[in-house]
Amino acid sequence: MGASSGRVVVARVGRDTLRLTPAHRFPNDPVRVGGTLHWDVLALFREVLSGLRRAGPVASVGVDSWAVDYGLLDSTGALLGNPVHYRDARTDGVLERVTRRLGAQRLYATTGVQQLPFNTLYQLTAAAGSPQLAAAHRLLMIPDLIGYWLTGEIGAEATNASTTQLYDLHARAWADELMADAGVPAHLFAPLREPGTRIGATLPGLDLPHRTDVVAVGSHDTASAVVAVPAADERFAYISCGTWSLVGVELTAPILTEASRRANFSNEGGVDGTVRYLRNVMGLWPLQECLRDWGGPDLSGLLAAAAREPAFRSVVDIDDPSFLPPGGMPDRIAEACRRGGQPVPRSPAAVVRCVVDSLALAHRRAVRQVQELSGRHVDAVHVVGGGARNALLCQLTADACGLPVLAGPVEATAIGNVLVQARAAGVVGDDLAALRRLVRNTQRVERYEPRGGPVPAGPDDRRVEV
Ligand code: ADP
Ligand code: LRH
Repeated sequence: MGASSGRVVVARVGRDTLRLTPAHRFPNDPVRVGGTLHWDVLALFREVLSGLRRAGPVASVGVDSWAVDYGLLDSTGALLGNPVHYRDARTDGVLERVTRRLGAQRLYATTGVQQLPFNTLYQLTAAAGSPQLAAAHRLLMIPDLIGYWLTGEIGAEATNASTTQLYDLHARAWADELMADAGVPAHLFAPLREPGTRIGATLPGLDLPHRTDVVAVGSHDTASAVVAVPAADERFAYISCGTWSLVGVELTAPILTEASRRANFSNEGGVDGTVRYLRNVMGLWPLQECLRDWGGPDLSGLLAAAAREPAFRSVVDIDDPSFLPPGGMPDRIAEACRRGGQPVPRSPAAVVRCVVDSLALAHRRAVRQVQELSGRHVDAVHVVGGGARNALLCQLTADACGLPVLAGPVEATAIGNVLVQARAAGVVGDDLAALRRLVRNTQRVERYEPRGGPVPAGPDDRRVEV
């Protein structure tokens, strides 16, 4: 389940084969109720079930989703209210307040996580004193909640736990002391489980035609996507490009330097104890929001028109937090251009061009930073996720980075999810390199060479100075 859409995908996996068939796709449309933006989590569960019914008999199922969000359960296991969307305004100003109290250095030293206003820590602080939180016995991250509804089993998958800013990356355990100091009730958090472990069997009451094992995977979608990067060695950067662009490298140990903290890089937990050293770049969200504002025009046609627009005429700092909330995106882009002394794009094609140019420059900034901060030099940038279908963005990212872009697979998250299940079932080889070899040998990857033309400095490239 991605922030913009979900899918149930059936995979056939063998030593040398990996074939994916989508069984069901569904939109993920948030709902504003009483002024608060929610995920429609019961609708998502219904779509998951209908996908599983269409999928037919399978050896196992794994669930992944976007990070940081959660549902609360009461003492009977019932859901308390609808999970709140991480883009809801309830966290406005909370990061600053909590950070003043706990200290940015301490937070980073313990959790290794970048400061994002919607981290679970800040969401829970925003919810402090609410009747729901007072009545809560358990907190389950979204994929763990779906897993609980499928099996009745409680647990917290580790890669997703690592995004909460409440997880101690050294101890690989919940950060109880930090929770106590932050006023976050530690008893809410479930025992941790690792990707590849069995969660349980689907419950008979769900009315699925076949009972199936549910297996923990890299339940943070980005963790699964990184498993499926078809790289042959470690000299690669990845951009997991969908609603967000997660730009990073894979490491064996965290980087917790002051420079890293200031550059706001995260050390998220990967499959097999790897570190996903990455930074959130605004991604395709502004484009999604423009399309929504325009009533959903055809994306391919708009991108073709945007490709004919002059390059880099107007660029904005797409990572500016003002682009985080939903609504009125074309106006906000225009306003940012005006503020930055750039020509204001008038037509949808010009707005799309501005967004894509700006995103390519933000990709370059993060790819440069990640190399400087980690000392890992990369020969290529792998773009996976829905953004791999955006040829304009991939080409501009190659041009901006001065590196080849290898685009695909589009469904990297689903692939990483099923490969961890297939490995748990003993069907495919043990290490990530073997899983990636299988992806390389079976999935389509498009190569974009940097064209070497002039690419301007980005609107906020000083952030590169680490
Ligand atoms: P998420 O997991 O965050 O929901 P996805 O990985 O599914 O995101 O990617 C969704 C994005 O992929 C869309 O916002 C869109 O910009 C891009 N995309 C999807 N289809 C196409 C296409 N045909 N051409 C270009 N981009 C596409
Ligand atoms: C991408 C993602 C990302 C998180 C964000 C909340 O879907 O999981 O890794 O930062 O959603």
